[in-house]
Amino acid sequence: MKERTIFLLAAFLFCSASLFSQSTYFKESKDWLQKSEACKPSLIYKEYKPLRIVKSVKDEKAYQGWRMEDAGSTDVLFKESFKKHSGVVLDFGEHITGNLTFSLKLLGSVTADAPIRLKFTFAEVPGELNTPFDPYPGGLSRAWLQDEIMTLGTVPIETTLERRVSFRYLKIDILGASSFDFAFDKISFKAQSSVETMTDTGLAETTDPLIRRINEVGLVTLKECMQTVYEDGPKRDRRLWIGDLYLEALANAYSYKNHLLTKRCLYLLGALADEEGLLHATVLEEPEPHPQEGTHCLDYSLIYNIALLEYVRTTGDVETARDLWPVVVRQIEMTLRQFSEEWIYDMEKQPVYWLVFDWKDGYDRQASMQGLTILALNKSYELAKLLGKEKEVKEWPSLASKMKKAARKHFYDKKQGVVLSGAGRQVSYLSQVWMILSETLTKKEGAAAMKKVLSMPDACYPGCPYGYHYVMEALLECGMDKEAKDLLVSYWGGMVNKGADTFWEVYDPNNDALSPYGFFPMNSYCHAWSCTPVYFINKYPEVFQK
Ligand code: RAM
Repeated sequence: MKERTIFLLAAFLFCSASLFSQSTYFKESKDWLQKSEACKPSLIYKEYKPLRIVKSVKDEKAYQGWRMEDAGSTDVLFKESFKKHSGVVLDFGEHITGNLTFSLKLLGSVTADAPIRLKFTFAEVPGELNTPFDPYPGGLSRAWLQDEIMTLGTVPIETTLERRVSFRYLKIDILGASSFDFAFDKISFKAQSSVETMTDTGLAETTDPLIRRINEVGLVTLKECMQTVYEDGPKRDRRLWIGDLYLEALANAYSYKNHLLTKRCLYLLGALADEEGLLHATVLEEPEPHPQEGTHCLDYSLIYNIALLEYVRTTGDVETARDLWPVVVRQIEMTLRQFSEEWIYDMEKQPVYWLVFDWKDGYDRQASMQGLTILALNKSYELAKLLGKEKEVKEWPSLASKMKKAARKHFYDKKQGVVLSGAGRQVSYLSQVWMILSETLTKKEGAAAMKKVLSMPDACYPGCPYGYHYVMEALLECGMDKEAKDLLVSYWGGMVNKGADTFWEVYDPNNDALSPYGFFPMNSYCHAWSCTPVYFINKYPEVFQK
């Protein structure tokens, strides 16, 4: 018995150590984890009530074929038997994240003789409520879909749904009830975020109303994702990813200015790097901070370096950058291992890393990774100078030049004026973008390349707002302000015109049902990486507010 207890204890210690351990590569990681915890924000709660009853209307012109129409006051739910209203859809008026509380009462002088079984379906967009979840065809866990069944043993009763949900619309179905009548006594929702809602960043009066609305929707999107870390999406995956963190931090710097949250996330990621010092692309907070073991995206590792530089520039917090400097160096070292002797990023070299850049099938990422590496070398060197560490990494600028030279030779077709990527010599928006951002192309060459791809119907265009963020950056970088404004209005404005009150994870104007997960209700419709109009509109008033 004693032996068994010792064995179980040893097994438990081993498991918890491997699950929750900080990086063994960086000896400071325990300290970083503590610093991260010290910056954990308290949540701010706000109570919401459903505003109206709505009904789904099939409409080919509406996003994903469905729109909501007003169907009256919610008063009936508190007065009439709910048995008359099974299937009702409530509109809470805006996207919120948190927990639902409700109470039921008996109608008439009866007693409850059986339990009641209710089904709650929470939806971010109307299409989610009108697409059967089963049989489930998707790739990610079915459990992300927000339908919950509750069996209530007695009436009257007050209860809270334990699951945190993220939604605007709530459908309630009766799955089982006896002959007695009951109604709602209360329906309320405790919404949470680590920042107070902000609807205005003080835009100039000359700002176009659609751009004003894009800014508002971006602010709500960001607020919803700002929980105790920068989440990627409050519905799914509810965790910190490096690529999302970077874009959220950019938008935060021009709105909520909660820089402690950025600091928390930078330390957390550093503390949870793997045994080689490579960052995990994503980490989770519960039950203890831990990485999503084995998930690495080499482009995200480099984005971390850029995010840290941006954080120091915004806050002047050199101390944090000094702490995390070894992480920066290690991400560069790990990336350099993937290059050929000719300084070209080798897509086949083992281990072959996942490169994100965009959710888009068939997009060749080689030229993009070459460009991003050059950019990250230069930005990381800027950070070194800021910290007085340039001697430590004196070879970085010349490495970046070598890579640029190699890139121009290998990827740039001077005659056509565009960057080509991979064995298929693919022309994509993002290949141009990363060669522009890394200054591998001159501004003039960049502008010509962007003009060309924007007018090429068969060029590979981005599949989601993350990719389009960098397209915007590149357009502004090469002086194409008008094109940048047009893109903001057509792409993010396109979502607004289709009814978005938060920006979506994936948006292809040509395909409303697009999903990287094989089932569009699985997409996140309030997604961190889509909030960056807040950054663009407020950073460049001369472009977007006139
Ligand atoms: C998705 C996440 C996140 C993104 C990664 C690569 O699953 O929602 O936004 O960073 O993929």
